[in-house]
Amino acid sequence: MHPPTYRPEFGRTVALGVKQVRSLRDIVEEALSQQLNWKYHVLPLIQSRMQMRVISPPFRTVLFFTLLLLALPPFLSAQSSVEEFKLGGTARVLNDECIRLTPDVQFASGSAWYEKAIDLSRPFEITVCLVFGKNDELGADGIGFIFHPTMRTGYRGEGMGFAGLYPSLGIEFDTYQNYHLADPASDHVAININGQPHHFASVVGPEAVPNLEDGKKHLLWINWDPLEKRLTVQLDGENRAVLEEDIVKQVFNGNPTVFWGVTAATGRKTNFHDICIKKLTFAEAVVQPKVDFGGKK
Ligand SMILES: [Ca+2]
Ligand SMILES: [Ca+2]
Repeated sequence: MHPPTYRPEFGRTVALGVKQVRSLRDIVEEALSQQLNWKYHVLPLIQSRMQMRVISPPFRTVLFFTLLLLALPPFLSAQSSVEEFKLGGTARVLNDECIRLTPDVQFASGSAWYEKAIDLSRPFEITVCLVFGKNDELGADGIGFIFHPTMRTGYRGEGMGFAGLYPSLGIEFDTYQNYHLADPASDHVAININGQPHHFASVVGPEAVPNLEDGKKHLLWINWDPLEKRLTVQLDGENRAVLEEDIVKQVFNGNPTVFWGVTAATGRKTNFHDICIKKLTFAEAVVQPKVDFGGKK
């Protein structure tokens, strides 16, 4: 006697699929909240839930990957546009790809904040080019990246846009030596937290880099890995600052929702400063905070 073959009805299969999507969403949300390893914890769990007798193996494989895609929370990876930034001070759109943060004039400052808050419990990646102008001896001040729960820019100029902001994380590409902040003579990269611009308070750096004020585009890659809790800053293909720290817990008091922005300034010495957007990959925060687009010079 042959065992009975089971032929699932279409309606029943669809109902089962909907149930599995819900189940997968639960697994994915739990995995994200507990920061489980995808390969060793999450995928085996999903596969075990997919052992449904009523679905034939080939169909199960197709359904598995379809449901996995459906179950993933929204994750943006895009050729982002300069239109997605809120500009302040002297910042102006230069072309489809670039924003000029400051022109080459004295005492200018500009900022550009990305309009969507990001979720630091998920990975993010920023790929841009920075241009620091052409004045080396007579150049200032450089470009700063800021991560902060609102779109507020801190003190610019020597403060690199993050000074005075709490809680915050700032990455500076500093081209002007401020002795009282312990800046080295060379152009340098550093990570400072909670708005303290002095290098005694740097959590990484200052790391000296070759002259940045050469008028050329410098490729910058900032990457956050929430599982390894590692922030990597790579400039022109070299790791220039790596911070291994639970940023959400240690810097942002457990709040994973932050905005990021970029600022530049000039003083008595000057340069034009540009940022050209290549690619942004991040998870949009589920609840977008109320926008506080304040700013102070
Ligand atoms: Ca400086
Ligand atoms: Ca320089």
